[in-house]
Amino acid sequence: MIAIIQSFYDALGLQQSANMGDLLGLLSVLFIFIASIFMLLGRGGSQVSLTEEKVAQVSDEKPEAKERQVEPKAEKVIEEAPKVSWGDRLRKGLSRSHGQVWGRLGNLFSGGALSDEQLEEIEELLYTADIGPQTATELTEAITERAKQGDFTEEKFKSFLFDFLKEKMASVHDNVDTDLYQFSEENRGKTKVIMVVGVNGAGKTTTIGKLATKLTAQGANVVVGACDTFRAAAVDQLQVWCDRAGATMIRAKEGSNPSGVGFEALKTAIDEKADYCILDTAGRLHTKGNLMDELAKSKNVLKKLDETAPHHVLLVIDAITGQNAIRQAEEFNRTLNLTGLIFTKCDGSSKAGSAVSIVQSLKVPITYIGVGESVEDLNNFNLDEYLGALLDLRV
Ligand SMILES: Nc1nc2c(ncn2[C@@H]2O[C@H](COP(=O)(O)OP(=O)(O)OP(=O)(O)O)[C@@H](O)[C@H]2O)c(=O)[nH]1
Ligand SMILES: [Mg+2]
Repeated sequence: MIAIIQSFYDALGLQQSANMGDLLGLLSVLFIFIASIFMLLGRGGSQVSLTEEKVAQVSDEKPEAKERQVEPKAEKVIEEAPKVSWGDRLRKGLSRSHGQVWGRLGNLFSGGALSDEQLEEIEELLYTADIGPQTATELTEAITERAKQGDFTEEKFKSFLFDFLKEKMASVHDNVDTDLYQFSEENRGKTKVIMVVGVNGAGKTTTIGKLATKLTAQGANVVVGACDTFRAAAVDQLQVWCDRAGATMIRAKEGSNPSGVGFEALKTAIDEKADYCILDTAGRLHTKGNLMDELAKSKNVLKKLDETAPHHVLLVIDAITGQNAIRQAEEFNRTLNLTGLIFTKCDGSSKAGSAVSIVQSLKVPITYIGVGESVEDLNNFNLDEYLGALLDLRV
């Protein structure tokens, strides 16, 4: 190495002889040079990785921060929706009716012959099932006949009951307009008018909110008329639902004429080529003649804009009402010619069996069933599903 340094000095024409000190000096310079290069590379590398780390951190942080900002409810809905199917919600909702009536009835069947006491007990239970006295009598007779053949186990009894009740309701449910719950593109712009009526607190506004949400989620344009002009709070309640659903709401001042609001709502819906126009009405007792007449007027005024409107007049029935619901339904039907029923609050009552007698006596189908307060708790009424849940039978 010293010789190399000496030849370097000679080439430069320097009169100096290379020694050990020069060698050490050169080595130190070289070491510092190489170390500096490594340091630079090292810092550059760590800078890149730091930048990457930072990016990773930031991109990691962002969704986390967002997630924290998202209302816990939204997270819950996303989590819950696939977990609790409609079938399970319905079964849970009807579990009271099943437990207090239908399940107890099933326990009496063991496959052997039925004693007179057992038959009496069955008859008594059927009268508490809210299926109506006529159906209860018919069913008791049918059970007595069937029991004579023997081999009447609980499972066979359930199937027997399923068939019996289905036969009572099926013909009424054969022709339900699917447009009520399923928006079809071929009906785009053909405004379907749905008027919703019922006694106070039956669940009209909530059901309309859920329905509007379901329809807009399918891409339908929905206009809602807040015809309950008696209470400002009722209109505000509907506004919240419509805002959430992305539906247009037509409202008027408190105390305005409800027929006028319905008319305006339909006019807007027709002008905007909306797919649905849903009218919320104020709750009223079926025994109040003047209020019932007002409903008839609200219905008729719509015909000035579309003579086929309203396409549906749906009566909301609170399941808790039990047998009294038949009287309500008869009165509303007489005034308005109902096209369908909405059976709500089946979760809070053991009287869901009353659906059977209401459908039978009115010959009007149930279009929707409600088993709770959230959007997912409303669905179209399917007879097999309903009877299966009521009798706890897998169909
Ligand atoms: N548990 C349960 N509650 C329901 C159901 N449907 C509606 N509700 C509740 O019933 C209450 C009354 O509902 P509304 O929608 O305001 O009833 P409404 O018929 O519009 O009442 P009025 O306009 O006062 O006649 C609200 O607290 C709803 O959340 C249901 O299926 N199950
Ligand atoms: Mg209301």
